[in-house]
Amino acid sequence: MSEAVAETVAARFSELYGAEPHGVWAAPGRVNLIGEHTDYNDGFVMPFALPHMAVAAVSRREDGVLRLHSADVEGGVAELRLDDLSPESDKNWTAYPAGVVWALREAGHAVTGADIHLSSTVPSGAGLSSSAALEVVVALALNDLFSLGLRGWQLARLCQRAENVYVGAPVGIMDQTASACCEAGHALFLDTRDLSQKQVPFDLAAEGMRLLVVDTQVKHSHSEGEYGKRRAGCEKGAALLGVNALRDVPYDDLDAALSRLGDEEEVRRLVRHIVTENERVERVVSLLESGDDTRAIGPILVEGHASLRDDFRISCPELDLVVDTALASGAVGARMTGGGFGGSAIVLAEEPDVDAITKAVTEAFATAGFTTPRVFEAVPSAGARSLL
Ligand code: GAF
Repeated sequence: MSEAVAETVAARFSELYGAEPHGVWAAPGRVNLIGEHTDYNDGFVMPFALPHMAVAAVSRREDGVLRLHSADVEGGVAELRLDDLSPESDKNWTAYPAGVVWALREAGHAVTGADIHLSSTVPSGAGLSSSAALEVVVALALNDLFSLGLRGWQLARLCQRAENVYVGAPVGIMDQTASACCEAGHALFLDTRDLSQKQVPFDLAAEGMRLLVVDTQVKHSHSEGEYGKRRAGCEKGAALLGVNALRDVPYDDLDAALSRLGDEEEVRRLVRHIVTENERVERVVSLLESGDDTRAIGPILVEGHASLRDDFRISCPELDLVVDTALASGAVGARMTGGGFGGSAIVLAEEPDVDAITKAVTEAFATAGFTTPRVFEAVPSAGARSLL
């Protein structure tokens, strides 16, 4: 299937630019199983890659010109000069690929220009990392075409820099690393402090289970203020507690740490979420690694949702409705996933219960007057790769 997609994207590239591309690459979106907002606190995360992916047909150029086109956005080919690229100058979709080129050059890599045609099946604004997929596919293509020799985690760091500085969104490193480094059939246990990682087998089908993604259709954007406010609150908490990052507050010392925060109620809630969330990731990893029944992770996902809703305060009525309805209809676990304020929830379910849960959630949305959600099964898929 990937090959057919690659051929289609390559054919469109040839129409646009009058020659065949030098290659075609893909990078996936992700869902996060557990470990939310921990990545900018040097903590733990556990995403896996979706089958949905951004695909890029790319040729290198030597003349300092970057040409960009997307099948998913109205408009023609955008033409930019590499020497003119500068942070936050561009507020269009082109900021994502152009930001990657900017970050590579700023880091001293000799990228001399490119023609790029992009096409993505990752739903945008759904909390499934459509931006990171775009960044990583461009970074991987340029890495190969200019023989830069960068590893997956190094590409992820450059893509994060592009998004932080060029696009202006203060995101962590999870999404880019997931897109660059995930492997099919596995979830990625990532320590965001040093980017050490472990591929943890995650094969739900073998246990008669499924993981559903419910896209609430409530759009969100990280460059808007709430994500940045949470990040700033966490940094304040770390400063008040005298640690480099909230990762350094041991779970066993949480009560003592919270009592040291005096009347900083808001910060206290943020700290409690981050410290307990890191501990939840560790519990999920050890359960999955033990080879015991995967159903045991269900209650931990539910705890994580409650913490995001009540302490971190980034859920919304649609996400809560998915979680409550799925659990009432027999789901083993459910939680919001990604940055929050809309986007998607995940639901862990026994295979025979999937249809009833999907129906119940869809009906609950209709009753509440919400837009019909989009429900699909997420199978842990491959990370970024060359297709053609
Ligand atoms: C978004 C960000 F891009 C990630 O870095 C991460 O913080 C996530 O929200 C929350 O876990 O996807």
